[in-house]
Amino acid sequence: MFDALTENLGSVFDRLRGRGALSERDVENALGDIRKALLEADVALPVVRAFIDLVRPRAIGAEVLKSVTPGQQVIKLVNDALIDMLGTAEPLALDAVPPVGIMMVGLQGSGKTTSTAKLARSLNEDDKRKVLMASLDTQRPAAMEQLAVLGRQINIETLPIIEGQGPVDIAKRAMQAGKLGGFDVVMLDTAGRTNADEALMSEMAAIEKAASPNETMLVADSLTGQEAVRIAGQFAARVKLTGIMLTRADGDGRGGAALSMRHETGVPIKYLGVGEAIDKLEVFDPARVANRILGMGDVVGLVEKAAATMDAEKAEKIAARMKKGLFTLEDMAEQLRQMQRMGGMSGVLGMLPGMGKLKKQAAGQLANMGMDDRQLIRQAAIVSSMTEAEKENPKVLNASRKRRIAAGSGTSVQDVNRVLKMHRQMADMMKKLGKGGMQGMANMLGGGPVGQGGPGAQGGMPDLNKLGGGLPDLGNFKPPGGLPPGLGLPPKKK
Ligand SMILES: Nc1nc2c(ncn2[C@@H]2O[C@H](COP(=O)(O)OP(=O)(O)O)[C@@H](O)[C@H]2O)c(=O)[nH]1
Ligand SMILES: [Mg+2]
Repeated sequence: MFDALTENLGSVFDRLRGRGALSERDVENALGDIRKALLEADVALPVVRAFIDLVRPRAIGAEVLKSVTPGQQVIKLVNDALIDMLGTAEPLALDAVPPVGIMMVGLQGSGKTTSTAKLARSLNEDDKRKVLMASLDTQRPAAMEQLAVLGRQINIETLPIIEGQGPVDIAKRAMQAGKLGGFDVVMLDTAGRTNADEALMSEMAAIEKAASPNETMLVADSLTGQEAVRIAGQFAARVKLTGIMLTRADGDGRGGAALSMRHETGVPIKYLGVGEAIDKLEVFDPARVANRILGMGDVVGLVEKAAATMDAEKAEKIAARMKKGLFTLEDMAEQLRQMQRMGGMSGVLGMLPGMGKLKKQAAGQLANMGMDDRQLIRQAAIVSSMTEAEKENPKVLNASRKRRIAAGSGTSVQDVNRVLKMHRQMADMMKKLGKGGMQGMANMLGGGPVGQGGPGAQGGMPDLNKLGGGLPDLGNFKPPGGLPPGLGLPPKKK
């Protein structure tokens, strides 16, 4: 299904391969090509935009890893963004009180009956559930018999057919039979129409009401592309869809439906139908699908390893230094850089629980305190304008050296002094921290990957709660006592 996309993305990566370093322009060009590739694969425009917006800051802010090339890092970023776009794998909710009802809905010919049997077989063979299937399709003469034949093939019981009974009554009878017969799962295969008209929708709503299924799965044909996404929206408006089964993923569809569905409807894809045969069913796994699209599992693994190695090395180094009571300007600069990589102050704030709404307001207040993202960059620039000797021993910084550093970093001597004072305060803090506090600080400085990971998101997420003082109440912000020193807070004016 993803052949063309795989090929197009492959040639984007080919162009990046072998480059020593990627400029912002290289990244922009690559993003432009990726955008084109996604649009050609029939991915919905808002999804393409969101995708590019996800990759861009990660690519531009990415820290260069030692043992891999920038091109390989971009592959990893695209891989991660694909996984983000596809959402998390969500299994069927089977742990409810039995019988668990699974209602299958969708247009005619989308693959409902086939998928009902595929799923029943998998639940029976792989999950050892006792399954009953019932056909609610009173529209097409042979539909009920079709399901009965499939049932005999795979050894799954089907609800006996009673001539003339309507779909709502069949649904009730099926759930009742499921309860009395000790079934774990009852699958309801409904009738489809050629389009999602009112007659079909009200029938689906009535069946849903009568049977109260635990899962309502939309069966959608991936060959119809964005049309499948549109239909999903129509069904979702009338019944509570809990998942999507995307059929004909074995066909030559361009993948747009698979890539857009989650983002556009909020409903997770749970299964792929990958052939006509009854065992051609795949649990939808975003990581596996991303890997199939990119065909670069080895590169992704390599970059993950490089990132983890660097993180671990850095954390160890910093922890070892801190045990000796060392906290140099370089250590502080590293911390500032980590914050930048996390998306600056606003990025850090965005990761704190409950900060979404307050973010704007808080960012404004932080800016007033000289703590905005520009400030972070300047502080880091000041430190990098110092010589190694100066970083190790800031005491040598006399007036003329400070003037040189200010000129070198495009700041003022006052700014330099402020950074030095900030460093002294932080170093004091480090010394005062008892042994118990060490690990927390080390974690904060070099700890595990943040969020969805990826080189761009590397660096320790300061666990503000662990650092004492708790979360600053930014709704009613009182600068600056509540904020932990790790955030690079400029000294309080006395
Ligand atoms: N290639 C392929 N064909 C499928 C898949 N799922 C269903 N079909 C075929 O699609 C046709 C219609 O399927 P059916 O289950 O009767 O659709 P329904 O009308 O929604 O119940 C049948 O010929 C199936 O064999 C799939 O994942 N891949
Ligand atoms: Mg059918």
